[in-house]
Amino acid sequence: MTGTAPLDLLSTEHLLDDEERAIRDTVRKFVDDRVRPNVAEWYEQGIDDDTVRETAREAGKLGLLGMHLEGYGCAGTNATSYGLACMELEAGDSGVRSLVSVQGSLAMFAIHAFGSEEQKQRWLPGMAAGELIGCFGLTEADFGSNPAGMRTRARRDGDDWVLDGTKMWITNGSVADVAVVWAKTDDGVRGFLVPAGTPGFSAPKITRKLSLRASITSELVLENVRLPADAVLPEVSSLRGPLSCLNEARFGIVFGALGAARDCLQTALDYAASREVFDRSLSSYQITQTKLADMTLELQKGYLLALHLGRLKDAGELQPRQISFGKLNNVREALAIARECRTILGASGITLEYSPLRHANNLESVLTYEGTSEVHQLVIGQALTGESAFT
Ligand code: TGC
Ligand code: FAD
Repeated sequence: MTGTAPLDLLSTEHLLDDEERAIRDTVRKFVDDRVRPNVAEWYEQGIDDDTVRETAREAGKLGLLGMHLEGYGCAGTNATSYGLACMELEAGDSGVRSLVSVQGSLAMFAIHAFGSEEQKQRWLPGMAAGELIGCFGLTEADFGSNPAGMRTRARRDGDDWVLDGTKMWITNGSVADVAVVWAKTDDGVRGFLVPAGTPGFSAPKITRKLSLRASITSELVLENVRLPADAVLPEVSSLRGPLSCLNEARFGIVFGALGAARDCLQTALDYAASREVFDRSLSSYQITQTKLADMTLELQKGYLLALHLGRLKDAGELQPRQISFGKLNNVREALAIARECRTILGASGITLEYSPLRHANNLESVLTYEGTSEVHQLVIGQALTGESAFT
């Protein structure tokens, strides 16, 4: 017996246009050819710098880096296409989607939205091509959910800026050519472009991770880092700067998490069809079918939600609270799906031969980064009640 693929059940293909389908299919092929054959090893060993650089260059060749930005070598697609690309990348591994999110939605977006013309010309074309890698330093060890409390400081010294502080949990920190570092100044929170190799700046890797092992995570240490006057992003001087970048990356995650969930569900479906228990296929049992049906409902509902938010974003109408809605729901449901799929695989599900536990472990990070699920609940709570739980 052959069945219907979970995302084909509601006949949603016509909701995408030809270009969106073409982009999705191109990224799916990239993941099939370049990510799937290697990801278990990347995950087991912990991905190395060279592989991250090579993957960035390949993603750059496909036009995936900063793909929804205009000019400077960026592809200029619509937001929905960017979301679909994230979904396909994360079907391979959340770490690969993270690479593309951090590069395009955080580091490049910050420069694109708040940088000077010179900064854009200097950094964006190389970043779009994947020849240069960027990272985004907002979080500190004591200030994750509450970046307003950050201790990293930038002070003027003549024309120069001098930065001191430490950032924590920074994707691609140690492999980045440029770090976008957010710091407090006398004029509010400002973004600084810190090139790798600047004296006083280092990016030690964080090791012993149990999640996002196909992604590099680092500290950023800034000790008396002296930067020229033109290292500051001129167009923003408040938390609005970094939080605007987060809107972009969170939007990608709304789609991305579903890619991981879809891959888990397809893996569980295939496994259940071929696995015999008590002399019958596992997929013939009612409990298995109930699990598969319920997971498919959540996957498909999440996809419709993602497409709705994509259309709002393409119309210029997407609000941060709506992004919180999508990120909270889709990551939470994706994680539940990954765990449930793991049960269907029994003991085989605890190995890297199958994707669900790897995806589930990754999704633990995705649940936490880009605003924890609790932060997004509180954003929605504030929208509903008019009262902020943060202050
Ligand atoms: P609040 O006082 O409300 O606002 C401060 C300023 O920011 C503006 N603002 C926003 N602007 C754009 N988009 C948003 N979503 C915004 N939310 C607020 C606001 O208008 C104000 O502007 P201004 O000019 O008047 O000063 O902020 P708050 O301090 O109460 O914080 C609100 C809260 C808790 C929602 C915010 O701090 C938050 O989102 N916290 C979570 C932090 C977070 O998500 N960090 C992620 C770090 S990066 C990362 O995780 C990368 S993972 C790698 C990968 O993506 O793969
Ligand atoms: P905390 O803020 O200490 O939260 C701990 C718990 O308290 C959570 O459950 C949280 O929801 C809860 N909590 C917090 N505030 C409240 C409240 N008001 N009410 C109720 N509960 C609350 N950051 C970057 O800047 N750049 C990156 O590239 C980056 N990459 C990352 C990659 C990985 C793999 C990971 C795991 C993290 C990354 N982060 C990055 C950091 C990430 O954004 C933070 O971990 C996240 O914002 C949460 O901060 P925290 O870990 O300090 O948790």
